[in-house]
Amino acid sequence: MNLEETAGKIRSMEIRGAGRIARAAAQALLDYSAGSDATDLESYQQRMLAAADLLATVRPTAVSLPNAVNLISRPLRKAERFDEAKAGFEERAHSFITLSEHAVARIGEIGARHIHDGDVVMTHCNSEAALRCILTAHAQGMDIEVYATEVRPRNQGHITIKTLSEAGIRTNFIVDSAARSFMKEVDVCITGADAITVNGAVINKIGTAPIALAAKEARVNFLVAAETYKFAPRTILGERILIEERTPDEVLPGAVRAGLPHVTVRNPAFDVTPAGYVDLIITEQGAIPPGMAYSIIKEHLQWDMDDLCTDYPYCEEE
Ligand code: RI2
Repeated sequence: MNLEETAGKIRSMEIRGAGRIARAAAQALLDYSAGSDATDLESYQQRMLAAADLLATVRPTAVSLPNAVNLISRPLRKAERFDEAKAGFEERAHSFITLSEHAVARIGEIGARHIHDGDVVMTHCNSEAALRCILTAHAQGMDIEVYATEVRPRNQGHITIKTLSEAGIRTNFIVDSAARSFMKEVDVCITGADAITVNGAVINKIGTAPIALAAKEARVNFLVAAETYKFAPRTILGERILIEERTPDEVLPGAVRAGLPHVTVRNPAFDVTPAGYVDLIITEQGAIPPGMAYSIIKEHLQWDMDDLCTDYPYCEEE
């Protein structure tokens, strides 16, 4: 798949999920590098960095995308020779893809330890990381039941219930607004994340925050399953995460809107769950309280202030 095709599929959400879009971007850059006829450092750098820039900004909220692109592009910016740049970039891109796949598996193992035999689990949207916790617990022989939400307007819940059903997990499919009504039957909520800020706030699919609020009120544990590359380094500098607002067509067809001249459809794709509503974030490095977000950014993503100011051009303030 070429660069524009991958960018288009990420934009239209044919390729979606914060982890998957990061791996797809890494793969697209690898393919682009393999097909490049550049033979000198300058033109290789120029082309690759322009390609990286294009992919990093396709969806504005999921920080996994600029994080992945930035991590794998570092050798491009730092190399002094063409062969060093190309080999360094390709090695980083391959290892990012492998690391990402391993991270999801590890999150599944750690997350499963927070699920107990007989538990009822609620999940929202379609998160590979969150689902892996549930699937791992089930594979370990635990008898679990799931409440999965529909996830308007894009219905990602349909993907979730298909996976759960194929695994043979007893699943209740509910509309998003029913989450509060069923919370009293739930033992633990697990969702994914598109971005996590330095103060431990979780940005995830719209509708996550009301579920976290209902869980808090009902004293139900609220867990977030997220690889470390979903933590947002530039929030250390005070940068805010931009919440993607998608086309109104996803919510109400244009023909219907045409008859409602005083109505504006608002369609934010994500919301913000404050750290106080999150009990634990399950990362591949272990389960941490949201207050440890700063350590993840500094120690595991290894971003320091110099990197933040020079290496990370993809999330400039709007
Ligand atoms: P994984 C998705 O965003 C959902 O918000 C999901 O919770 C999150 O990414 C993380 O997904 P979208 O692409 O990386 O559906 O855990 O907008 O799969």
